[in-house]
Amino acid sequence: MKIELVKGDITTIKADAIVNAANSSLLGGGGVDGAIHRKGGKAILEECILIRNRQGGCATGHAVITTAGLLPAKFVIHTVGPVWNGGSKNEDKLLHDCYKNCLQLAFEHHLKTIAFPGISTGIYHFPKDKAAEIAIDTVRNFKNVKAFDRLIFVCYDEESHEIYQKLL
Ligand code: AR6
Repeated sequence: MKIELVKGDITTIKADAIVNAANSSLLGGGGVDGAIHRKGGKAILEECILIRNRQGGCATGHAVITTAGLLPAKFVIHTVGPVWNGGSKNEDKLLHDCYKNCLQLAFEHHLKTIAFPGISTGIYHFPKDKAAEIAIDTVRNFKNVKAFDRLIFVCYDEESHEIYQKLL
């Protein structure tokens, strides 16, 4: 298993799955969520609505999988990161759960390459350095990590890219 670092737009990544930093409604929003729904087309939203009807959205720390629609990836794994609240609301554990549950879902679907954005580090204001540590640590310690070929961290901004470069 290889860990890769890419600077750019996750919607352009040709992986088995790209991860979306969604919200619990699963109905789309801004940031990476907006970009994925905009470029992936309506098939993604249609599957999200089916999931909502079945289980009532997605709780913080959990993950669900849909088609990637028109995107080059095969699937989108939607996870809901914690809103940063100063660290007093179990944010670290919830962010860890996001990465772990995405990996678990990918493993169960026999996926080999997964691309992650910096979950919670935009609109949800999780500190970028702390989030990167949790992301890398969770991925490296995932019990079935050897089942994957490539795990890709996709950084949209220069600051995040530098943080990941240092940590990796
Ligand atoms: N590719 C890769 N990374 C990106 C992209 C992109 N196209 N666009 C933004 N990022 P955010 P959150 C980075 O705000 O903090 C939405 O409204 C961005 O620089 O997308 O988890 C949802 O619906 C940042 O580092 O997600 C939720 O309501 C990271 O992706 C809420 O925002 C995450 O930023 C979720 O907030």
